[in-house]
Amino acid sequence: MTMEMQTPFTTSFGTQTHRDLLIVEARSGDRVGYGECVAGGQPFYSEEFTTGCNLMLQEVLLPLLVGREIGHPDEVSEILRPIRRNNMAKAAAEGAVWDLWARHQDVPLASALDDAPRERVEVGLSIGVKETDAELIEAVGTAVDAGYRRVKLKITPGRDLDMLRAVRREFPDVPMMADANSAYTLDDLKLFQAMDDLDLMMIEQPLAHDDIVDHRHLQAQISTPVCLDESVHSIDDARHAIELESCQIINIKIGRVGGLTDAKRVEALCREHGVDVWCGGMLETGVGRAHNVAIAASAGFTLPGDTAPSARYWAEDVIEPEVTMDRGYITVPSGPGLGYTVRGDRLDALTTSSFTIDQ
Ligand code: OSB
Ligand code: MG
Repeated sequence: MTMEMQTPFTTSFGTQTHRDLLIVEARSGDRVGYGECVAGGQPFYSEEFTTGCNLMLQEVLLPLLVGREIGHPDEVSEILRPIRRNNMAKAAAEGAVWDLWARHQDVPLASALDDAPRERVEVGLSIGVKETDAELIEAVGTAVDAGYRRVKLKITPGRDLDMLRAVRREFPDVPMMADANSAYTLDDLKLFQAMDDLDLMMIEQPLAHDDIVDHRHLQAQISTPVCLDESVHSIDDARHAIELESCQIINIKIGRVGGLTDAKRVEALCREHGVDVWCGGMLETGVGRAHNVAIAASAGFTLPGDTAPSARYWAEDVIEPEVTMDRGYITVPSGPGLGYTVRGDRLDALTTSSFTIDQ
């Protein structure tokens, strides 16, 4: 299914105008759990993409799960472990099982994931590359007025240092960070050193998507904390990055690390080492966003995440009620599972193809 975005979102990968949606439903008795695959339509952010994930789920992952007795959702990542990577496809299936299980237990997903989840999460906004500083300054102003607790500005070669300086001049005190989506190399060291004057909370994924070592060299030569996104796919990646001091902060995306169970493991490791964590976003609809809010309520998520209400991107969401933000916070829902109703009518209207695997 395809959903059109309200406004195009530009990063160093290019401009996104719509998203192909891939939703997994897990059924047991009369209950249904939902998971959203966060892969992009093209393999720009990582090697996974929606059509590939659809095939992976259909041919490989779901046949391993359907009909199986699963006592706890932590078992899903073990069952799927023999399959290498394909983390976003795995997470879509695993997320559906977590939601189903929490609904069965009659507990909110956030409580299934953490003993003492927060009641509300702090929300930041990710703002795409704009052609002019004036446009960007306007977008930041709107975000600040809406109450967002921090703004993240996408940077790309040609729209970086001067642009950040212009925004900082306009908003001297706004908690601000930059996300490069892997667009730079160590040759750009001077550029990042110049950013040290801008009081950024962090610079997210400045260097290659698969690098941990070069980030270490960069972090050793700048004072702004480096945050890793694309480079961390597993608990071992996180451990390597922490050991090498390649970053001071990790952005956890459930899909990128292969599901909620592994997201919790990465969170626990970071907590043990005093590494700050926040929840990233992948322009999800309400289903994926609800998973993000649930994990962001866990104690180890110490910084505002990219969990802006999905209404920012999508005119008509697939869940109800609409997620609202109050002065920069989203209340963690108290109903069972995701805590929202997934709109069957909306899914039906959007569905272009579907398959069912029976036990
Ligand atoms: O790098 O965090 C990223 C969206 C798609 C792919 C990668 C990223 C992003 C975002 C969007 O920054 C954050 C959001 O979903 O609100
Ligand atoms: Mg990022």
